Amino acid sequence: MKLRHILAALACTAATLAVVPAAQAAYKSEYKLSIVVGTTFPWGQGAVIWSDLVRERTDGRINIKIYPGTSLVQGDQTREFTAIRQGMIDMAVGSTINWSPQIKQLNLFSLPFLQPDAKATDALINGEVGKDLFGYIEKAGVVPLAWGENGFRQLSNSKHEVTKPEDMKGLKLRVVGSPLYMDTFSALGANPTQMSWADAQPALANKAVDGQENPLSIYAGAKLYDVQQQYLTLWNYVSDPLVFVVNRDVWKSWSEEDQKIVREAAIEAGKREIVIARTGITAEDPALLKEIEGHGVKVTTLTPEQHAAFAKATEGVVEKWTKTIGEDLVKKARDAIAAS
Ligand code: X2X
Repeated sequence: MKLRHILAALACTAATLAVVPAAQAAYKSEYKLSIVVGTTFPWGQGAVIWSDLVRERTDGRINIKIYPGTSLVQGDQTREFTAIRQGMIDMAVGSTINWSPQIKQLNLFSLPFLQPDAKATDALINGEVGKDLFGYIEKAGVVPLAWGENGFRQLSNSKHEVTKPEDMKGLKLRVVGSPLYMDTFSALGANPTQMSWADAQPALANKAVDGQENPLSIYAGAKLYDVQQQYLTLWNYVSDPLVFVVNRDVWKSWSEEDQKIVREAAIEAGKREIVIARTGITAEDPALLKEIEGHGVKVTTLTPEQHAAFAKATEGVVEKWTKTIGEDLVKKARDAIAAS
């Protein structure tokens, strides 16, 4: 080939490279999105809404596949955040509880009896506290986009009604993976044991444990009334939000236009998911509670005095974990809740 031709070919290649942005060349044919539960749960619905919106609005450039059951980390949900950071998982809608082992500030939402109601949770996630927490997630190497909700966690067991801390004595309870939960349930006199959600369901079914704590949408969605979880105490002791996130390298590989689409879709999906998560579980709208009672479950609502007794019994846990989470952040949270 003559030099003239070689130069022309090189110029041509350079021009092609210039018009195809490097980012778009690196798009994957499929992005793996992790969730802990199935797609029929409000949590899973949030993931479905997000992926559908993204697929539509990017004309299929970003094609998300949902992996329920935290299957990308063999069900071990406390390893989910690390797997997102390392790129084994591209995207996730995850609970703050499951990522707390890596980001200690996320334990905030698990401080017993900090959030009295949904208004308090909203004040946290939509205010300064939410921004700070997104900063910590970002610093840990993952891109946070929007908040969702798992919800207020209620206590169920197969043995007897629970109305006071003394009723917890000897109850073998499955708890989630942050050590804070071991402390809370030990302080209440129960016998907590930490296991993944994947292991919890067979453990409840074969009576290896007596009880568990989870939002009503999870209790009902997993049909825990069918595994003799017949005593349900509504005590609203903690509420875990969900966070919509993307692995940093994946995020950087997308065009600005697509980043905007993914972010806006996450915010929209999060808002819709929160509405779904709160449906049927209030005094004004008790449909899900009624359905649960229809399965012969004894649902106990605590009086303010009974509620206070549980809060008192866990004061030491709050004190200990406030130090881990950060005094300033906890104070900011308390102020935001007081103003809500
Ligand atoms: O494991 C649980 O209890 C669950 C499903 O609620 C979470 O992933 C935090």
